Amino acid sequence: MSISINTATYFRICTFIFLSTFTKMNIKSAEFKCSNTKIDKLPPPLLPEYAFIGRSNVGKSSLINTLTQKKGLAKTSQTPGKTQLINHFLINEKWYIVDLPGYGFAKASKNNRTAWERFIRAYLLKRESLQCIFLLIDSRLEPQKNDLEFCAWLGEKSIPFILIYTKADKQSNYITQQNVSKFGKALLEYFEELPQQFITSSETQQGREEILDFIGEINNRFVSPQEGTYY
Ligand SMILES: Nc1nc2c(ncn2[C@@H]2O[C@H](COP(=O)(O)OP(=O)(O)OP(=O)(O)O)[C@@H](O)[C@H]2O)c(=O)[nH]1
Ligand SMILES: [Mg+2]
Repeated sequence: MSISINTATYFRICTFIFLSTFTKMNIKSAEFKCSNTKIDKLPPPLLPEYAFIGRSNVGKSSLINTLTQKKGLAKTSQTPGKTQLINHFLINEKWYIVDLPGYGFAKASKNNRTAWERFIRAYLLKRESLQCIFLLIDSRLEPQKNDLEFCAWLGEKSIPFILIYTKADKQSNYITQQNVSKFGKALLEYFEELPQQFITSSETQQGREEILDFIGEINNRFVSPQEGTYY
């Protein structure tokens, strides 16, 4: 017996609605948990966490506020270097967003930069509940040396990451796509294939739902480690 087109379409729509209902991520709560400069003071690694990293001023804190729809949750500024600490935000009481200090802040002293590197690199290498690193790239710019170097370092350490292009509202889609493909091409000199990527704007909320759904899927698979020795 063949199924009629109408019935098949009906089932497809029902399946879509069913899946959308269960995979959509809604933000019910978002609260600041703690700021740290010491890795051993971080919250116990019992909840899945997602780190946002990238050059100073790329839009990390703004994107966090857009994802959570809570203006002022993460402090933003036109002056680069606003975020100096590692900030944990608890979302829906079930997972963390982590706002990290930006790199490439020219005014930071060399000593400060070295301290930043030691601290951030230790965090990225050792934090066992870290599910995903979102590396933010400014979509207005041609490939930048320090972004490529940071990607290369992640690659060397076999740390997977996701690319998020920011500030897409600042120029035409055409220019954004050109910069995205230039960055991808530059990356392919270090990597065999490109990581997953999102194009975003904190002004228009472009990319918000896609990133939240991506996080929601990882959260669904998260198995909490036993309490005990952890970072
Ligand atoms: N038009 C536009 N402006 C943005 C966007 N995202 C961030 N900005 C602006 O860019 C500036 C820097 O944003 P932040 O979110 O503070 O950047 P950050 O990466 O957290 O910077 P640091 O904490 O210094 O590392 C602010 O003036 C934001 O308003 C965006 O998507 N569109
Ligand atoms: Mg910031």
